[in-house]
Amino acid sequence: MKNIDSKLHCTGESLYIDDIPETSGTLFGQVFYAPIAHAKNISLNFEKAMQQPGVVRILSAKDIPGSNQIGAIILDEPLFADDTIHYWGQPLALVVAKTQRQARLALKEIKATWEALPVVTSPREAHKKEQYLTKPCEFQRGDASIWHDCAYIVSGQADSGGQEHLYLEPQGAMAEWSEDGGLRIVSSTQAPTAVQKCVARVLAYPMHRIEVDVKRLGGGFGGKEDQATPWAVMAALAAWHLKKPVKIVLQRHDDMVMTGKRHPYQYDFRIGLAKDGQILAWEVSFFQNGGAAADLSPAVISRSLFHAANAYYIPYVRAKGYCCRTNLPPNTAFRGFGAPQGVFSIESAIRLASEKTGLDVLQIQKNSLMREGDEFHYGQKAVSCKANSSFMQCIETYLTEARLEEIRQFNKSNDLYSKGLSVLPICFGISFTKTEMNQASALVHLYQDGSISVSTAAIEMGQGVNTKIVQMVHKILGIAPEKVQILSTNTSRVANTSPTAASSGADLNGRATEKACRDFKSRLSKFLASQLNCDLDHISFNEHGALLNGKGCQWSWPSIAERAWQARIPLTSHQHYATPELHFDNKSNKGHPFSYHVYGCAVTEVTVDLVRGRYEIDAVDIVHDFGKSMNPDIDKGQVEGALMQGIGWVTLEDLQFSETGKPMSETLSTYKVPDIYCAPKRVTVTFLENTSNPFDGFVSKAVGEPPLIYGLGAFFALREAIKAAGTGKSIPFSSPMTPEKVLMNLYPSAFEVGTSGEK
Ligand code: MTE
Ligand code: LUZ
Ligand code: MOS
Repeated sequence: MKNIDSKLHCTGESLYIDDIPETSGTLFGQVFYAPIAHAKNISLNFEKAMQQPGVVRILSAKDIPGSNQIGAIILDEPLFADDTIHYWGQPLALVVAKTQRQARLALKEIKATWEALPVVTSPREAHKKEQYLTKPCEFQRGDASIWHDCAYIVSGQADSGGQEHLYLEPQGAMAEWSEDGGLRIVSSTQAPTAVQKCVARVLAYPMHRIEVDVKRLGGGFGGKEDQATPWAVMAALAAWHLKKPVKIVLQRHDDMVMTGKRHPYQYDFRIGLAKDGQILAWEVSFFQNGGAAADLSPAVISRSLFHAANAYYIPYVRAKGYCCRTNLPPNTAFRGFGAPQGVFSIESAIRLASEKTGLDVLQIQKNSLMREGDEFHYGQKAVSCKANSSFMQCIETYLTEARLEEIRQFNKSNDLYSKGLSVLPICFGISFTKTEMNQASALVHLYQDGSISVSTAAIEMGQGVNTKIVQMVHKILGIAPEKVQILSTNTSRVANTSPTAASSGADLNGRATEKACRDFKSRLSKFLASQLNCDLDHISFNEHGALLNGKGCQWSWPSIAERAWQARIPLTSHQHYATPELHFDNKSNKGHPFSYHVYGCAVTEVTVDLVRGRYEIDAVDIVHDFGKSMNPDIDKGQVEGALMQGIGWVTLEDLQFSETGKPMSETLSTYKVPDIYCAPKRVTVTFLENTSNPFDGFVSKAVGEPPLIYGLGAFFALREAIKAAGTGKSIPFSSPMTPEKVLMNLYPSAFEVGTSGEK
């Protein structure tokens, strides 16, 4: 089935926050933020700004009736800075004016003074000062004495950069006050309940008077799991004060300055191998650059710890995570949620071990892959493990001797270009690692004309979850897809929702919808059996209506609905789904945190231009474990999109802050995201055969985040290409591998620090 949104998207008819027609009298908010990264004793002077044309009100911390607190996991983040600024871009005030332009002009007239404080931007420096957002955590399994059995022990360091989400639709929200004191908020958020909760806290308001509605997002990628909240809360605060509708849509530049991003990490590691290359021992420390407040950093670091061994079974694992507090915007969820960093650490260690010992990377990987029944270092057993089958299928198909020989020949006969290859297995655990978040519900109405509406907690952000829910209804009830309408995600229709995140949106909400549809099916079958005087199992349904013994009868969907209503049978079903079996003990860090794992493998080939440092990704060939995909087109699109986002992260996207904490890559002219010309010339996505979700007959597997990790293959392939042409000097495991860095690695002596200290 085609994505049900594709026509509206392609014709430009889909509405996003800023396209929704404004109610007359709507006011516009714009945010005044800190132009310094660390300071105390802030004093704000709004006098001149208030006199600007159109300005209605300027709100700051002192205008908050409830609590000035938007922290999600830890209560450590004010909505507006109180008397200390912790990062460049921290919101200080909201200007509300009659037009957006007037609000922006008034921003320039706000005067602020402060006393500057020293700035920390590096996680290692924060670690030295023991500046943490939450206490360090550790996962451990096995006996450390195994280090004595290792034939080789190699230790090293690595670092990976941040990443701007660059959703096409910037952050935004609209809030409306109603005469009975209710607030209706339209927000571009992945987490409507988080918005509702936070508005309630800031306004000291009960949650039931706050309705949050989300039609769709122009992309979220994790950037709107937590960080859509402040703007919605600000709009609500202004609407509450002024009793008028208030809209806030961030300009791209402000969005890039104020919002947190993927966490940059630094890594210390030690890897121990047996003679044949099997990894026996693995120790890693993650120094996560968390930014100035916790946001989701504690959850992100735990996913790094879960994925620190990637798709390998390693007898001894010790992984430590430090959420370091720095003076950067609070970093947040980003597709992969700490797992790409975990994988980056061990895949770097494998390359380093190979370079130090002469063992083949492929041999280390092959001899270490997870097998059926092996236990992950957090206690869960690998069930229906596809690590080996996806890896073998991938290398047998795409890593042929002929291809390797071709590349060797190319490199031998070429002075201006060099090619490199990498093989990268992946493994990703599906479920929120916080067990209680793994629930969803669906509210399904059958109307008297035989049409159906579905409300769930799922947020459509381009990933196709609404299409999958329509397919689910069709699959269970047989009713035609055009008879099924997916309504906006709304906290008054479906309450207490988890964010649409952790790749589990379709799983959780699809299963809640499945339950509601099965509930309907049994209710309607019972009714029809009584009407037709037959056994229940003689009744079934298709697009037209009921079937008796597999044959069409008089009961079309409209007549079923109408007559069931006349018989006073409820035509609404509300069902709740909670992922079974999950448990996790936060003391021992052992349990069964994931519903299942997704596996796969990618082979990446690149060509580096040895004069200019530029490169092309020639091919990425992927064998991916989709389970039994519900919608192969959508799922393939998810793999391709995630792959591209992963490639961007490790190649071009170079997020920089000055030593004073000033963002240096806060526009699209200073922050390069890959465009279509950067896309691999060939991407093949093969659906791994003979795979099933081990889990209760639900055979499709979550696909949103895992394939982002394939992008890391580009980094390791680039290193190989540089090595093939280079000086033999070791190449740091420092991502992203920008073209500038390629040159520095190719010609290190040209870039060495001179005697005068300049580079
Ligand atoms: N695809 C598109 N087009 N836009 C997005 O914002 N977000 C990704 C992924 N794919 C995203 C996307 C992220 S971070 C997640 S967690 C999942 O979609 C969320 O949706 P799902 O749980 O329904 O897969
Ligand atoms: N969000 C979250 C996530 O709150 N918990 C998770 O485990 C998670 N995993 C991936 C992406 N977002
Ligand atoms: Mo995705 S990072 O779970 O929103």
